[in-house]
Amino acid sequence: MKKISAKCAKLALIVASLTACIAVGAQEIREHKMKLGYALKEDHPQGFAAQKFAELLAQKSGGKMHLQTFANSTLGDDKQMIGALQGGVQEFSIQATSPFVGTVRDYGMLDFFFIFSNEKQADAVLDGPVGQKLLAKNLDKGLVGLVFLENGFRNITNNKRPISRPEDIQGLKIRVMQSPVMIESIQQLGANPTPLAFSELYTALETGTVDGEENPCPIVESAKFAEVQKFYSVTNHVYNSFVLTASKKWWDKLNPAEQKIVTDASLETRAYHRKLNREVNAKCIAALQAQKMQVNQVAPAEMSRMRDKTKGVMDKFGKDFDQALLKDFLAAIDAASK
Ligand code: KDG
Repeated sequence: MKKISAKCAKLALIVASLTACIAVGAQEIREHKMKLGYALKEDHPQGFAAQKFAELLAQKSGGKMHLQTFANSTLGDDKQMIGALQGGVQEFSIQATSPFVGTVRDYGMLDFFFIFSNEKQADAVLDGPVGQKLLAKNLDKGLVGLVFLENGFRNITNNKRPISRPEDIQGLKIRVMQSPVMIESIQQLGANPTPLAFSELYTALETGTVDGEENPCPIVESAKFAEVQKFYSVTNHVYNSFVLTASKKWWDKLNPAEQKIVTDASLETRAYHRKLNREVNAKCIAALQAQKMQVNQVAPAEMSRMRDKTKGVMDKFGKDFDQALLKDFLAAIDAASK
């Protein structure tokens, strides 16, 4: 009897030490070297977000998590970076959601024109249950959608004429992001869409391959499009998000304590970045005018006509998405507008 109890005591000791080791392992922060890529310049709020994320990871890990950030599509264009994340050769990216739609199809519902009226409404939807469901759509694609950041409301630039009404868009060759909903929406507005990676856009504008493009003001300013574009017309036709994404191959190697550091740093980066992007955006029109761009505001009645012209896009593409999620998405937008 004594022998059995001694053996049990020894076994209990082994189990207890093993459990303690596992617990420590689960909490131990190890050395990690990571890379984050993005397409814009370091002076764009996207670059500041990348830098802030790196600082937070280092601070929360006691200096163990070293993030190197790479601007100007150095690690590849949007689609190439998505592949690098899936392959595990790059750990993070900050990109617009639109170039993901070939991989995370349901991001495409974020590209419908004129569905968000303001940033507050967008924050409420993207930071709520619907946003979490959209981010979860990355997991079976080898990606981890951490948080939505902000690109902003997109407006149209071109070299031919100010755009004050839908008719002014007729026949313009407009570059769009590589997203079927964006392509179709610009087409239904009356322009000829040319899908191109952001890394090719400045040259396409400079050479006249396209007449114009559409982007939020901070990108137009940071990318110095005023050097190759005359007119900036405020259409606010779509609220576009960036998304901070991790490689799932890399993420799955982290223990719970390390994953919590990344999640917490992502959420703090989101708050920092949205505030900064909105501060920059508030001063941005004046900056474009200082760069000699001619800026015009499209009148609400004409924006309503543009909205009416693009209504058919949801009929055409809505069936491509998770129907329950699309229903929740539209309901959340409606609830957030009240
Ligand atoms: O990192 C920014 C890129 O994702 C860029 O593609 C976003 O607004 C964008 C565009 O027009 O391509």
